[in-house]
Amino acid sequence: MKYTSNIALCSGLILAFNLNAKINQRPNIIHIMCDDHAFQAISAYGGALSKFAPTPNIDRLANEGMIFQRAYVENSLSAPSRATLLTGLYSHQHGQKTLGKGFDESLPVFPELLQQSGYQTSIFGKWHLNCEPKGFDDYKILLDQGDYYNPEFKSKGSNGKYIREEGYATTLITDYALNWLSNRNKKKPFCLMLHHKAPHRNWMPEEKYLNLYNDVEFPYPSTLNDDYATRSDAAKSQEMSILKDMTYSYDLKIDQLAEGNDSPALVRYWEKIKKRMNPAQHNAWVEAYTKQNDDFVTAKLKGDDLLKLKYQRYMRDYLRCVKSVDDQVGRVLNYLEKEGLLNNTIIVYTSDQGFYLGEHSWFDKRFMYEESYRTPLIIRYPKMINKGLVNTDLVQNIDFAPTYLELAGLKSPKLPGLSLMSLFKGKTPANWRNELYYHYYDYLGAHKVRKHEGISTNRYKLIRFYGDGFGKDKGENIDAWEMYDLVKDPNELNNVADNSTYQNELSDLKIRLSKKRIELNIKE
Ligand code: SGN
Ligand code: CA
Repeated sequence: MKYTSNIALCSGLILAFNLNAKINQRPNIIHIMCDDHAFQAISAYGGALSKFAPTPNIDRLANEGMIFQRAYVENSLSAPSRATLLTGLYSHQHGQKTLGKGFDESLPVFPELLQQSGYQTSIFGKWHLNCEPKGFDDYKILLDQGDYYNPEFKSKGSNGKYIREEGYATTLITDYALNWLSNRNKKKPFCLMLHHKAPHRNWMPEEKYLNLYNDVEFPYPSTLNDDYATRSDAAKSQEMSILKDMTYSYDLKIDQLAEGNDSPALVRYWEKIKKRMNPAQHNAWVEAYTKQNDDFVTAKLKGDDLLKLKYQRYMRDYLRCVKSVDDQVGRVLNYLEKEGLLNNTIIVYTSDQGFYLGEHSWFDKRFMYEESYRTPLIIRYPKMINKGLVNTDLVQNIDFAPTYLELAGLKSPKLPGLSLMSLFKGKTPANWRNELYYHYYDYLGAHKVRKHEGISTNRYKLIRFYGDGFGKDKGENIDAWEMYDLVKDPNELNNVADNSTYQNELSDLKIRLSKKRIELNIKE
């Protein structure tokens, strides 16, 4: 009798041990998310900028994993996108529809489910939500949008205080992440969220890269001179034009041209940001920009020539910021390699949305047009993903939470997204989705992009711009449809909503959009 119960006890222990070992062998997760990183600025995507500003470390992730060509967000803006990442819900479901308040903090977030199941969890860098991080063993987050130079961070141990740190944001955030990894409990799996500020506006490069790309003339996007001829008023009334809205001081760092061009409030804000630099940083800054600024002023360019030079200055700073991000991705990869963690860690590289790099003459994002609706997505996980795979299925940021929960072996709460794990083998499941829903709400937020919603399929995109204007320079009421044939018109220059040859497809898309609205219970 005693003997038998000992055996029972023993086998129970072995079972528990196996279970524990299994639980502890679950994959580590590293979610690297940049802020406003356009896929056009990642050389693995092979765009026109690739050979001028390569990103070898991010490319390594793609070469050794899977690159997604059709990854989209459901609302092209930071705070909504971050809330969607954490909850797996659409903006109207988690409440964070704009950059203002709104997030329903009581909702479960995937890091806390991972944490409860035995994962060590952390987040470093941009947080951008109006609440405290929950579900993280450790964190160190930027104040609001965060600063590039000597930024303030709040950490778990700082008693709610933001404390200034000396250094460049992209490097500091990576330092914190690697430091946390080094001190973790090696017996447990981890989930690390590494969220860079870069390359968000106002694109301030790291000291050592202030002169990078000085002699490069970046290629111009074919839609740089878009006149929005076939479009509704929404594309015409935005305030994100490189020529008209990009400021001389804050955006382009040409302080000599601030007076008479930039608003005094903006100039004051920019002066405050520059004061953050220490003397060495400031000297390097002045030295790097003085000559090119003098040349810019002397040239007295107008019209198309001015647009082109503004574009070059914008690209140089933006891509310099990207260069630092790429370096730091390399640092993370080296660390994981050295620690023998590359095999059992899934590394995801993405952005909170896409960005315009001069396409349609714009910077910023928000629109459902491709460059901002689409976001980069690269996943490296050698245990399940073969090298060099290219995925063209429709995926969206609602899919992150179900993916991470499935990877951790957890049952997902009922969520609208799909786990990307079923795509890892390189074959599309027969029942994979064939449409995506998008909704942007932040009018009258910065850049004055009108509210819109829409549906996109593998071939078409239907957008409805709607909502009250507020008179005068705040805009007229709008109610307008746009439709694009992405195969015939990938640059979305030709709105075919009024084109008789597309009427069948148009009514089909309208029905699909109505169905989506009902399915998702969209009230607005
Ligand atoms: C700031 C920027 C905008 C940008 C939003 C949202 N202005 O307001 O250009 O669109 O953030 O960006 S700035 O003068 O502060 O740079 S987001 O990535 O957080 O959604
Ligand atoms: Ca962003």
